[in-house]
Amino acid sequence: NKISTIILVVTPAHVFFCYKLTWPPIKERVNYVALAEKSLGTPGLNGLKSSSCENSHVFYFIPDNMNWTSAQTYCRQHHTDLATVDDWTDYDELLKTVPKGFTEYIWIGLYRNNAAAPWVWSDSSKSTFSSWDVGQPNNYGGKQFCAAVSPAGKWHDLECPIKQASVCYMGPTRFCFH
Ligand SMILES: [Ca+2]
Repeated sequence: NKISTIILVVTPAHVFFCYKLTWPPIKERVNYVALAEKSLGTPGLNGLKSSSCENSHVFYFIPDNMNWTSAQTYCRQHHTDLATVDDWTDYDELLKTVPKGFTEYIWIGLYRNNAAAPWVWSDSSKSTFSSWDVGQPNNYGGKQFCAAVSPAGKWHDLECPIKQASVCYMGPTRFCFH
């Protein structure tokens, strides 16, 4: 959803945000609101609670065969980054971008630097969502540090130099109405 209107009301005691959304998102405006909220503190100031949250990831399936690092570079150049997934709604949206009958693995933005390191997102997102397949990640062969969606829609750790399709995203992680 893109923000088509932003109304910002600031009083000594309260800060109110009102914004109206339409599809698809405009990154700069969404970032503008995120920035405004950040500069004024956390959203929902002074007891105001967010009434609803809008998932604003837009995913792009990239069929070109690339290793994980090249896919990351491509996504950062053409969109925002390799796909980050926040929750099941988000993941459903991601899976919808995969062409029907596509039976290869697909890179997403989850990786780790070595076998002892934690899994982290390419965009430094704090999302804790995961959809690992049974028995994954297993670091088979000792060099599986990048995550991919399997043809069954479950995540596997694979070797990062493998060249395959990927999913990029555009937009911020999430924003809310107040
Ligand atoms: Ca594996």
